Amino acid sequence: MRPLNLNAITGLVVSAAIAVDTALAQAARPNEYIVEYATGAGHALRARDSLASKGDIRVRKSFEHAVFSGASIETETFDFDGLGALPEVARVWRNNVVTLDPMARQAEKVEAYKALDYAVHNSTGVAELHAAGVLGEGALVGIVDTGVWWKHPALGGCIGPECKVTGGHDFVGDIHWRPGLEKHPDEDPMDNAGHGTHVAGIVAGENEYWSGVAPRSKIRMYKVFSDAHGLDSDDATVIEGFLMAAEDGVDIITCSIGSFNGWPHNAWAVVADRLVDDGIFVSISAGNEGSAGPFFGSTGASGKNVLTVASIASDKRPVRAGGNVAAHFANDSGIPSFVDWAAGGKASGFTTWGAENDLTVKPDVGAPGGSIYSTYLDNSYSVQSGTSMACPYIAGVAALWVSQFGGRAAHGKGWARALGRRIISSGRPLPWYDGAHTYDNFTAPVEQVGTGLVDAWKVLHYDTQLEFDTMGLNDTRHFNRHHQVELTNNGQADIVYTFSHAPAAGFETYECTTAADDCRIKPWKKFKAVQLDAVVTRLPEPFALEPGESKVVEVRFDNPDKLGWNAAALPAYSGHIRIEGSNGEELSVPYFGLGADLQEVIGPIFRKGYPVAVAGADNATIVDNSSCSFDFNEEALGFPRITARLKWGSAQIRWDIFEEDWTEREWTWPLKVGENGYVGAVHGIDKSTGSADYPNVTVTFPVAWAHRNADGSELQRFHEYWWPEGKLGGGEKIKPGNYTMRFAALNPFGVPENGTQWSVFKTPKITVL
Ligand SMILES: *[C@@H]1O[C@H](CO)[C@@H](O)[C@H](O)[C@H]1NC(C)=O
Ligand SMILES: *[C@@H]1O[C@H](CO)[C@@H](O)[C@H](O)[C@H]1NC(C)=O
Ligand SMILES: *[C@@H]1O[C@H](CO)[C@@H](O)[C@H](O)[C@H]1NC(C)=O
Ligand SMILES: *[C@@H]1O[C@H](CO)[C@@H](O)[C@H](O)[C@H]1NC(C)=O
Ligand SMILES: *[C@@H]1O[C@H](CO)[C@@H](O)[C@H](O)[C@H]1NC(C)=O
Ligand SMILES: *[C@@H]1O[C@H](CO)[C@@H](O)[C@H](O)[C@H]1NC(C)=O
Ligand SMILES: *[C@@H]1O[C@H](CO)[C@@H](O)[C@H](O)[C@H]1NC(C)=O
Ligand SMILES: *[C@@H]1O[C@H](CO)[C@@H](O)[C@H](O)[C@H]1NC(C)=O
Ligand SMILES: *[C@@H]1O[C@H](CO)[C@@H](O)[C@H](O)[C@H]1NC(C)=O
Ligand SMILES: [Ca+2]
Repeated sequence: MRPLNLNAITGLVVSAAIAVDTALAQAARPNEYIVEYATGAGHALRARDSLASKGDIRVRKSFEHAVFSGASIETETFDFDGLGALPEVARVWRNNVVTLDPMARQAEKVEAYKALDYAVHNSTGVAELHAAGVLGEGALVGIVDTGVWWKHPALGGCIGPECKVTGGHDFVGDIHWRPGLEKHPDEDPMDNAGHGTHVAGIVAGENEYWSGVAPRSKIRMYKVFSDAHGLDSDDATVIEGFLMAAEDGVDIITCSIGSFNGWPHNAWAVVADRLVDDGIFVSISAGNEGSAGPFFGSTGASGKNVLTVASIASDKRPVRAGGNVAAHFANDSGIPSFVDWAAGGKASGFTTWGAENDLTVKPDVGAPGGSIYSTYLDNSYSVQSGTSMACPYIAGVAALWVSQFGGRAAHGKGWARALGRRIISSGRPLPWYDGAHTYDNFTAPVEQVGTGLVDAWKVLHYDTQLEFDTMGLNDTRHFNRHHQVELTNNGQADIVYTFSHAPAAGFETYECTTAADDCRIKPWKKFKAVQLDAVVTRLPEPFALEPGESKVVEVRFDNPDKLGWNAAALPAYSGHIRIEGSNGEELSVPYFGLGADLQEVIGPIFRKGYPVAVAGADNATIVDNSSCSFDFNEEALGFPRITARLKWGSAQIRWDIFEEDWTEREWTWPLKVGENGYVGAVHGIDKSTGSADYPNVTVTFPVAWAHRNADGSELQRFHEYWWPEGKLGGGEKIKPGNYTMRFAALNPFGVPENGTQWSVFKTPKITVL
């Protein structure tokens, strides 16, 4: 997980190297989990004490909130299944380590300037609201990030009840912290990194010449990263931030952090989703992994009712005096000006594409996030890009709404989801832009930008309120034909509604190369828009609603399996159901589907040539040397190491040990140690989720909800697991002898009971010396 901004302007990167304490980096992090108590709210203390008395379980933090009563814990002896079986425990997740991209401190400083022509607010309707005096007065926004430089004059210059930054909390402290080290929490969420300060300015910053989206709103900062340089945080700390913000009475939480994953099943996404149901509006950035192509959603942003925010480039980009594209703004006399550019107003190339691995529709909506000017450290300003910048924009729009109509106190819990629906349905479609050309005959797809660019004016003014689930049509085997939208006329006069269908650009998302006999989801740079129009077999006939009246209507789609599309290329299609009112209102509801049988097209989930299992210092394949000494000295490395690449996200990756003569035909579910030849699950190291600080993150299989692999960074490319000590799930070491090893990943939409729905990596028997 990392703050989701990029360095908009390359050139000036002043690296502030922080010496990594190598001694501390030696230790492997223990197995850390987040559990939800089975006892429910109100009994958290009892559950905590009872859990803490079990074996080696150490409770690091107990959470007690109406939406989440649970704990983050450490244990060496309990694995996933073992924890789940405890009577105190209802659900278990891994406490994922989340890393912060090294960021350039001091970079991209800009002086406060008179760039009145730099106005992202013109294109979003926010400028009109500001002109009408709607500035966010009375709204309180919680931000979970790196902290805030509250001394900044544009952020009020102080912290406290009377200030723009009313308070917050620092969960980690100002001393270089990462998971596993002691936290030094304090009450002052001062920023040492810059990211949170930039985000805060987008919500509520204001100077003589410029303003954020809701400059009169107030903010609270929940700091979860100690500083900028390659540091980590974790799910548990982020969840702590969300829950404290909720307890402090914010109506809105925004968080521009995440890492690629694409499943809604992580603990953070679950908590965020429940907070929305509990009456808090939550926006989370979609991610900056656009280059990886679709189906690459982010962790917290995958929460169902969370507003997942994509980035759209600002209309104008900054240039240095003299006309060149700015390298930096360190030249104090060089006040930048802003010029039109080809990418302006289009989806940012970096914005992460959905849909989710289970084909849920994401992201939801777009906001300005490319080349955004805002506050920075040391009372300065900077221009940054990222969905990190788009996400607080949406929180600002929510704050404008709250300032006019009130939040949870005025409306009860349902308002947060309802406001989310208003924001999604306000989106205005954008032309498809492939990084070089703009295509006026294609609309940017839902899996890239949701409904398009938010229109804050619509959000605040429209009489029509829609209630809907985004329309996930699924694949052709699990096709979801019927969808509903509820319309309510909150205005003073009758409105007649008419419905239409606006398909967006389609894409063939999957390619196989005959040479390598390998298939993969295509990266963004290979994307070419094609016409793949869904067939809508039923749109509601026009009808009128009187003031105060509501009506539920049905939209029906046809399964595209007979349209002659190339199913082998996993055609992704999307678009909007548009609803127009006789009063001039225009809203849209997004849909997304896959024109293929996903499980059939993907087949075995592993990329060609993977997994690879090696052992020994010379990296011999396990076929050549299947004996394991579990001597992990560098000269020996006598233990198996498996590298896998997944074509699609897998709900479960398992590495299990069975007795020597066990065969696949004996697959039973659930597995029980000591029964049907099952010896145990591997307890090893997950090399692919480690970071420079922490190369060794221990893991007991299974690994749930794994992301698909892409062709970018090392982290994107591989899942790599080591079994250095020969330990099994219960913590004991495997006994000498011969065994069958099974490494497997569940296929798309596979069920674990059915052995044939796993992709199984066959290895020879191993001999434990
Ligand atoms: C990571 O684990 C491997 C295998 O146990 C070990 O050789 C290596 O020293 C560890 N590295 C660190 C930095 O802990
Ligand atoms: C924004 O709108 C204002 C008022 O109409 C105008 O003066 C300004 O030039 C516009 N800015 C941009 C970037 O379009
Ligand atoms: C700073 O900007 C001014 C105005 O554009 C220019 O004349 C000057 O050469 C610049 N100085 C440096 C060091 O870049
Ligand atoms: C698609 O179908 C699968 C299999 O039934 C299901 O798990 C998944 O949630 C469905 N996705 C959507 C968006 O309906
Ligand atoms: C869309 O426009 C591009 C050129 O801008 C053209 O190559 C393509 O054929 C058009 N596609 C459709 C479906 O109209
Ligand atoms: C074995 O693979 C590791 C990476 O996993 C690499 O660092 C090492 O150099 C390789 N050793 C040999 C002898 O190829
Ligand atoms: C096989 O690996 C073991 C360590 O696990 C090592 O002791 C042995 O020498 C290796 N044998 C060969 C033939 O490489
Ligand atoms: C393991 O298998 C090898 C041959 O495959 C055999 O020589 C050896 O005795 C077996 N070890 C045990 C403990 O069964
Ligand atoms: C198991 O999965 C296979 C392949 O997907 C399918 O053909 C078979 O019917 C399934 N068996 C059961 C019992 O569901
Ligand atoms: Ca502090």
